[in-house]
Amino acid sequence: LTQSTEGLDKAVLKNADGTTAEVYLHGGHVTSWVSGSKKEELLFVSEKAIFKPPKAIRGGIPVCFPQFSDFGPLGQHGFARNQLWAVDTLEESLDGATLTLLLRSGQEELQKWPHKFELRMRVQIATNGNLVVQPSVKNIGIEDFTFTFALHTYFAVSDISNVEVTGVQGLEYLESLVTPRRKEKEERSAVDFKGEVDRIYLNTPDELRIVDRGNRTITLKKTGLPDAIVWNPWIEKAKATADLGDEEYHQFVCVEAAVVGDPVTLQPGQTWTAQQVLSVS
Ligand code: TA6
Repeated sequence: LTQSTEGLDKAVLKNADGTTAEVYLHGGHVTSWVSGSKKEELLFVSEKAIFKPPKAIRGGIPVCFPQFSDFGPLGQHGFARNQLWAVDTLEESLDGATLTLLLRSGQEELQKWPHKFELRMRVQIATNGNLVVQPSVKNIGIEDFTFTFALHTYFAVSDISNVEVTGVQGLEYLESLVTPRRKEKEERSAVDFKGEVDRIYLNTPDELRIVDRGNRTITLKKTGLPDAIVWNPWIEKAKATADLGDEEYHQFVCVEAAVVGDPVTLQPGQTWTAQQVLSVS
């Protein structure tokens, strides 16, 4: 554990081949993953990101819990990304370290959402340099609760005009650019970006690709997270977002492994687990 330049606690994970990842206790938030043969930064964090709790960090992997977007009565994307998490366990081995962060329902959380839970984020760099993130939620109360969830990952790209997200052909999606959202069917084999895109693809394949033509391909493999949001704010939304530079929409795409269409219900004592593995080629 170290302190960031902004004075926040963060953990730096390293493996033997020089792959690194950084995780902030604020938000249980992964902000960096440097991997691949070129050891490049593969996650985007805005130059205007505000590292001041309870503000969520703009970029990296915000954890949306217990609500994705406005799918419920809570504030946008729930509150997990705004809270200070604790270190649950740190396992060190020759292959590198695995960090598990924990957000438990305390007074503040219970005021926002009256359900007793433990939310964990296990973050590991695999020996091959993949970034493995395993979120889990345990119901530690005496009544059922229901939630939606997303890993709102911001991927760094050379330029959004070079980017395609594949794995979406034939899928149903919710178009979030209209109110109320409208269900549509994707006819194309890939999503490209010529304006704002904000869609919730439902029941997607467990493998999606973020193809940055002429540069690299990120493969996102997921389990327990059936849906995937694809988002780029484009010009107007970028300008309207205070903690995002006006031109920064060129530099990232969000592809968000999520469970939204069919929310998760946990009985007392039950645990939900999911996994996202990112690899680069
Ligand atoms: O997941 C897409 C989305 O819900 C968009 O609608 C967009 O507003 C984005 O997330 C960012 O939300 P935020 O609350 O972080 O500004």
